[in-house]
Amino acid sequence: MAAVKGPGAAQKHDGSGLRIAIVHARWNETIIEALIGGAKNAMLASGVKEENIVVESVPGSYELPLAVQRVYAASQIQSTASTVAGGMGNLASGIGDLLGGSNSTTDLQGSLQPGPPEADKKEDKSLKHAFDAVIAIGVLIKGETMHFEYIADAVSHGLMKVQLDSQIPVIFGLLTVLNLGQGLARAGLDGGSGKEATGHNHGEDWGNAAVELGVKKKGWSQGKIAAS
Ligand code: RBF
Repeated sequence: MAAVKGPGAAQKHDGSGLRIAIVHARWNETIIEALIGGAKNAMLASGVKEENIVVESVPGSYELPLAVQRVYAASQIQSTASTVAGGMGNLASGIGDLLGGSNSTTDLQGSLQPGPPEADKKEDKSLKHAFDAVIAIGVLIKGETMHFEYIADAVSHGLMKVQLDSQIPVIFGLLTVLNLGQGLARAGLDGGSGKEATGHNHGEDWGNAAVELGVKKKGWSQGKIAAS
């Protein structure tokens, strides 16, 4: 039966080729941690590799829009740098071949291949392309002043602006709740934070949304609509 409320059953998408960032505020930490856990679990279940989930934090929710924008920009820089580094590596090994093979110890080859010997290098299997989606997570709990309204409004508009300006999916993981209990319930922490915890963790929906939008955005960029 179709769901009356909520996002319904998550669509199945293969997230194994995706690189996704979580940018989160640190206010209301218990709830934040549960939401991050929920988002990560959902992404891992869709095939996103642990090493391709990058987590960055900022003090409070008000900082989220700029941080999302800059973290995405940083991933674009990494993407370009790794392409250039790959090109240099190929150039260096080509010169190495010309100089007499991979055992050559000439200064020229050495200067083009800095860093530790192959055996000492840890293999970095993480993807290096720009993030396919960014999840912004924050928890705003209404207090006695007007801060809640101002921050909620600014962050919502800020995140939408970043999403449209940067043309990347920015998943809206901002809880705006009237009290702590409402926040705990939406992080699946009804009844406590241990095994007795119950309730729906909205972080899972955000993880699923990031995978779905990441996969669909790749398709849209290639002119594919409603791949079925
Ligand atoms: N940040 C949050 O992420 N959640 C909150 O509930 C929250 N409440 C705040 C209440 C007040 C009165 C103030 C001054 C700040 C609050 N912040 C909260 C922090 C805010 O998002 C931001 O980090 C700071 O204002 C610094 O720019």
